[in-house]
Amino acid sequence: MESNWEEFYANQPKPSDLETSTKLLDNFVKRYSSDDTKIALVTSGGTTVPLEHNTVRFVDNFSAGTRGAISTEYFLKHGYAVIFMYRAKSLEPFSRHFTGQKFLDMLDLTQKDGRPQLTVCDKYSSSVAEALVKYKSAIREGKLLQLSFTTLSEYLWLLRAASQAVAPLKKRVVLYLAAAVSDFYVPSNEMSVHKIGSTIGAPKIALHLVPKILKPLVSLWVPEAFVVSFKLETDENLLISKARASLNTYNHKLVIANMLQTRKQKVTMVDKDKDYVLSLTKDQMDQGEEIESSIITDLVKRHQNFLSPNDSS
Ligand code: PAZ
Repeated sequence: MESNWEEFYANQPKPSDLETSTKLLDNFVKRYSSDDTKIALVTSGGTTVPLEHNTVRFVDNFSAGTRGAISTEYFLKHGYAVIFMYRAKSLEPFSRHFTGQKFLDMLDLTQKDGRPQLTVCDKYSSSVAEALVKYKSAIREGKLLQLSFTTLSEYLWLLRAASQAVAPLKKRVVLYLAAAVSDFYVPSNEMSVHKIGSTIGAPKIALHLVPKILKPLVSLWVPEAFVVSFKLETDENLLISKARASLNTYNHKLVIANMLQTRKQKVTMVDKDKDYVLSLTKDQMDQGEEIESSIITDLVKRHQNFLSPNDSS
């Protein structure tokens, strides 16, 4: 059974670091309250659904946070200030370029005056320098705030806090909801306290439907923002109809529809009036082009049009 969102927040305990996150969010928003900087709240990565309070086991999903981490870099490039809400240990902007490299293999160790000196190996030095310059400048200019979550419940608490924090910035805010959020969960009061044992046989675990959070988000928490959701499917026949159904139900601005298998190569931008595909050729993929570059360029234009509908430039 689907619980409503008020029940969810009444029954699922708050994360212990929510107050700290809220303070960071408030400071970030204050910095931009009196200028015209555009803001993106990006959610990224998957959520876990714990089966026990003292969690040994949990349900998870495939998302690596690639979409969110890459998109954050492009939002920054377009001058946005970004709140990057990501699953702990998933990909992060800038450092994501070195995923798959062994960290220690990227470093060299020498001695100078009897003291150890660390340097980056020649092979990696220019790519590390390029990423580091961009990362440091985003942090120094206060353009990037990173907040992490792990469980579904942490995600939903943080999403509400972040949405409510950015709401005063009104139309300047884009919500870019790329996280792969679980549709099912075990409510706190039905969860085993300790590790589920196997002596009495296989457990029967009843999953409940997660409330549709887009509803209060669009209508109550950030009613003036430019809200963009993602729709992931594995059956191509359902993709566009489901994306359109979501737009009609929640009344937000845009759904970016993608298939699990081709999500790095092709997406469909679906709004109330039309839909069209953004895609990369095989050559473009081989040359390292990223679909997020086209997504964010398109989105920035839409957001600008939303801010100044009569400005044709
Ligand atoms: O994180 P990732 O790059 O591996 O995958 C991105 C994605 C497929 C999770 C994202 O593009 C998306 O569709 N998010 C919403 C998923 C959903 O329908 O719940």
